[in-house]
Amino acid sequence: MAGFWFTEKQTENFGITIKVNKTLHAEQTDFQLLEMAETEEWGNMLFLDGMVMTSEKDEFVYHEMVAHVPLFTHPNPENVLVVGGGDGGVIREIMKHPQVKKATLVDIDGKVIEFSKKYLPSIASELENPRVDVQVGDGFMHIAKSENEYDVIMVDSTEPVGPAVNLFTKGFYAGISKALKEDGIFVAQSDNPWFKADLIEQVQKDVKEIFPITRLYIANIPTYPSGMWCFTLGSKKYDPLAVEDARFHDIDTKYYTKELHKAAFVLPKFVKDLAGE
Ligand code: PUT
Repeated sequence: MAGFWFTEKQTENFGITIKVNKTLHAEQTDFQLLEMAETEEWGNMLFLDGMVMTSEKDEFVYHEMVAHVPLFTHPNPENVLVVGGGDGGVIREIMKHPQVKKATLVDIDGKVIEFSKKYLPSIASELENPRVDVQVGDGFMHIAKSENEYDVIMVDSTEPVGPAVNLFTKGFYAGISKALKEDGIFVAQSDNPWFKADLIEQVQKDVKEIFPITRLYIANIPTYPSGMWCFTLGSKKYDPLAVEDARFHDIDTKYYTKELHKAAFVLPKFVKDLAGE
């Protein structure tokens, strides 16, 4: 690829087009087509199977919102698991929380980790932190063999195609519940309400059957389909809307604030309907 317009086809009739200056790396890994590209508008970007995974310019929104909402909701998140997330952005945000003693990252594709370190160093910056245990493996299987172990689990997957397909199932959410301690919380990226309404509705129904507190929140991520991105939070005990002000401590962020923590749960009516609220 060199100096051309790349289109991620997001539906049969719609896509996002990005000016690519040059391809930095492209290979078919054991799991997916991995491409790293330098773009004019968004800095270096990671694409998997032709879909935008992250860009240097807007990555902070997604990574902060995956990590900080559950970590400020849980009063003592010491042991955290990230499923997927091989670019390291969620781990970078988790490391801003001193209470976290250990964060384990399990990504099925070691090439994502390797090339994120090389081409997205500001995102992968904490992957070598001694509090982080990076494992290349199947997150679904890791969850299946874990029991009463984690305070917080974050699912930073691709869209529900390819290796991520199992990560949007009720069986997986049940496994997450088993892997969490009795007051554990999980968050999963849940795609967008414009083109994936049915998926969001189904995920909400499934998670509600397993977790007593289930909430949907949103963030604006310009390079993701429709720009309106959803996250599903399932909690056994703590409500993200009931976090007291005193719980928030200062961390360096560009999107997340304590006000936004709660505002993100205020949904447009059509999204509220999908969440069954
Ligand atoms: N893991 C990030 C979600 C991908 C959105 N295209």
